[in-house]
Amino acid sequence: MPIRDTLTRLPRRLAGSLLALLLSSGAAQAADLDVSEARLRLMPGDLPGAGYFQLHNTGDEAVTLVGADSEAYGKVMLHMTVSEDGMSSMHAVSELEVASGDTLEFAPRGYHLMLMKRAHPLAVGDEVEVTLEFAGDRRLPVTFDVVSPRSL
Ligand SMILES: [Cu+2]
Repeated sequence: MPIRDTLTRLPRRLAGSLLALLLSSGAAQAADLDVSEARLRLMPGDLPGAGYFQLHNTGDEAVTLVGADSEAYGKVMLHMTVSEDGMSSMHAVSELEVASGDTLEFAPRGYHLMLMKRAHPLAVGDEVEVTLEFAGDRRLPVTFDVVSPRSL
């Protein structure tokens, strides 16, 4: 039974890895950090944008995400959306630890990057570099695809 399970699951995992390697944008890799599906949801006017991605820690040690920075925005914050009694609100998060082998997901209705004070106009289809900052002065530049709010 375990063997059969492995066989059926392997192709999908391989396909995913190949796809990640082929994608020049929306992905970034460091020795032990793998970011995929990096996208920036562009909002109308001067509303802040929202950044989503998946961060997979393939290393042996935990990493701690402490912030993010981008030349395209004056300020980038780690945010979390909380739903209570049908009301949705969000608050800043100072740091997020990702244990060895874990994947941290930034996705709608959960963690997101809040990108404020856009420095110049952006359009759907553009690419924006955002640097993820980790404890220990570690930085990981990631290319985000600019997407429409409706594309999620
Ligand atoms: Cu937010």
